[in-house]
Amino acid sequence: ANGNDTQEGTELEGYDDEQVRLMEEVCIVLDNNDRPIGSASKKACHLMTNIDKGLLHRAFSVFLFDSKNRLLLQQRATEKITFPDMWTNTCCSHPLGIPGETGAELDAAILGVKRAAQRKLDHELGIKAEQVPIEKFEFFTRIHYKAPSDGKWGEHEIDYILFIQADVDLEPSPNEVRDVTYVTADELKAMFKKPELKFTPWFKLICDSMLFEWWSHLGTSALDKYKGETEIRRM
Ligand code: DMA
Ligand code: MN
Repeated sequence: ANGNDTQEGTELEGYDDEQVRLMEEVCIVLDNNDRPIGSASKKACHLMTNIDKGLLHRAFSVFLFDSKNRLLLQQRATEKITFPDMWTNTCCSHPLGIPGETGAELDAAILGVKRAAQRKLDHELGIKAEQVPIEKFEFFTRIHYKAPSDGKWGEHEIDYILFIQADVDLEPSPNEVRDVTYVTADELKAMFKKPELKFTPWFKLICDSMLFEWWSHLGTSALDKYKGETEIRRM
């Protein structure tokens, strides 16, 4: 009755129509070493019943800094099926099983997630590709993590961490993004102390481990040694 009769099962009943439609996207299914072993719908990849059986997929997390070294945060829309209303890094999503975004070897996979990042920065935040050219993205590392959202939905990903420094024009999509703000490192640490603000688990993991050290070297050659890590960090 809610317009998603084509979906099998009742898991998506009651959610936003556009977010339900996006659950049909095709994600890249991985073994534990980030080798593609198939594909599955975004819906299948985010159901805890499948995650509990080991289903793992490829993802990316973009950290966009302006020329003043401030990080752009987004608050996820209330319409999001997973992790609604939570504050997080600039943009996250999945490379899809479409030409240009897949890749078995690390170099090809990195190029694929950069293309997906460019696509989603426009979709979620209205940032045009010219302002975030592929060659400006820097790959740092991959994290393998699992996190429940609620009882039904969650994440289990190998997540490619990308930085980009650019001054951009924003036109956020209200179906994806509730709010945006630029923060300094100290301002982000102050946000963490406010109990009324909720943060996504992957953003917390990255903040609690690498982010502030990397951020302190932004724009200097001291950052180079952190880039292009080939080991997968298990978190
Ligand atoms: C998924 O992000 C990716 C990570 C790293 C959690 P998301 O839920 O924002 O994906 P999408 O924007 O495609 O819904
Ligand atoms: Mn995911």
